[in-house]
Amino acid sequence: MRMDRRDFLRLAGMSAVVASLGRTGLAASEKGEQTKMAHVLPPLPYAYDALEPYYDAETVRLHHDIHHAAYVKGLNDAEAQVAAMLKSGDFAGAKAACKALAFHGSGDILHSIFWTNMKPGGGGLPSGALLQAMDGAFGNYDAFKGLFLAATNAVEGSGWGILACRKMDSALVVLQAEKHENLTQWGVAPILVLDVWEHAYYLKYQNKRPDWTKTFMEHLVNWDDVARRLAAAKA
Ligand code: MN3
Repeated sequence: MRMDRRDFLRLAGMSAVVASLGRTGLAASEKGEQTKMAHVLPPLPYAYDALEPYYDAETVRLHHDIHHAAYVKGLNDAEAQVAAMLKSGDFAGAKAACKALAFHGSGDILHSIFWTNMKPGGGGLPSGALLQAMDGAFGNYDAFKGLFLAATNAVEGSGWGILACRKMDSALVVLQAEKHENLTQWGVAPILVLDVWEHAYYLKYQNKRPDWTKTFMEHLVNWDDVARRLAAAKA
């Protein structure tokens, strides 16, 4: 996820990079050229073991530090490929670069939402405007939960369950994503995302995907974050 300068400065251990930043938030390359700041892996909002026993520390560490980091790198690489094509005028790599942009960019976006969609002591029930919106769209929370879990559990291969706000008409919609970028509607803002790639749950839950998704809903969801994302999407 592209971070603004303030977010970037919050990252620990980046003092050397910070020292090279100009007032504009642009990073100066060794050649003295101003280049767009690369996407950076957002820090976890809690410790690796903060979601135990529902989400094990080893999976969280590998998932964030290795898998999510790979999507951030892939996104930066894809954007560098696009920039190189624009500079050279040789667009032979456009198909591969645009495909990588969708896959890695969507992977970065969804994981960045996923981490903040969870919190220690999460789960329970949504409330307020979020619950009202769910009642309006799905009938009631139990109906939403049934649809969301069924859709998520049935994702073919690797993908996500997604609750999104469709900006065109502010409707809440439940979608599946295969990989990170397929089966979307254009112009939706994901507000609740549940990762069902095997890397997300296999160490602890093995082949029992429905156990993982049920645990996520009942013990991990940060409904305050979901509600905040809904409000932002409607603003
Ligand atoms: Mn993942």
